[in-house]
Amino acid sequence: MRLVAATHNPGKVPEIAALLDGNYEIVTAGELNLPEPDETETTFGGNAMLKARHAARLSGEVSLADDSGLSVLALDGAPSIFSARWAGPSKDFALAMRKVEERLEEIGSTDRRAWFTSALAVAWPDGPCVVVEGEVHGELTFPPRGTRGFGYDPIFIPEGFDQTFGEMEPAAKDAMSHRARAFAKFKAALID
Ligand code: ITT
Repeated sequence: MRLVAATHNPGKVPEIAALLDGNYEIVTAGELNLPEPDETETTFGGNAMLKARHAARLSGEVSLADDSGLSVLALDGAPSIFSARWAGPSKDFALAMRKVEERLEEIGSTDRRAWFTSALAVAWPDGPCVVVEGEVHGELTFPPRGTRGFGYDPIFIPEGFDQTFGEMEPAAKDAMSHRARAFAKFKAALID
């Protein structure tokens, strides 16, 4: 079965493909030249549904979207749904990671607790849309470490590990990431 991955973020695509266990033929919104919708909702779940419905409506195919981000406890949960926007139009995540570090310095906080959230939405054309959410908690480290993954991976160490997501093998991240946990909930919901 073919599934539209309603994302324009190339970092997410291999993770989505791996988490679907190779069971679907994936075509991305970018490959279908679908325009990116404005993320106007105020929650991860709202934005995930908006992106999945948008892609399903335009493609006429079942579409899956991920809306995700990093939340820092000492920053009252920021950047959260604004995680991509902190990197600016040039999608400069070195800049976004520095911004997180600078904000923590500005408030003089040594609390490095943070978590990633992934809301996963699947929309059927002219049909329902379901959404589930996964989280992984951990702590931040500066300067960034590792070149794997994408986005904020080089500054995030998941609980119980010594390596950042940027240093881990992709399979290790996929075994317990926020995205993996959202996928696990989705699979459980389909089977139960
Ligand atoms: P699409 O909306 O096209 O999927 P996007 O990058 O704009 O792409 P989001 O709005 O969901 O996606 O923004 C999520 C941002 O949060 C993303 O750009 C990353 O910087 C960050 N992020 C999400 N999941 C991450 C992960 O697993 N590792 C590192 N950073 C992540």
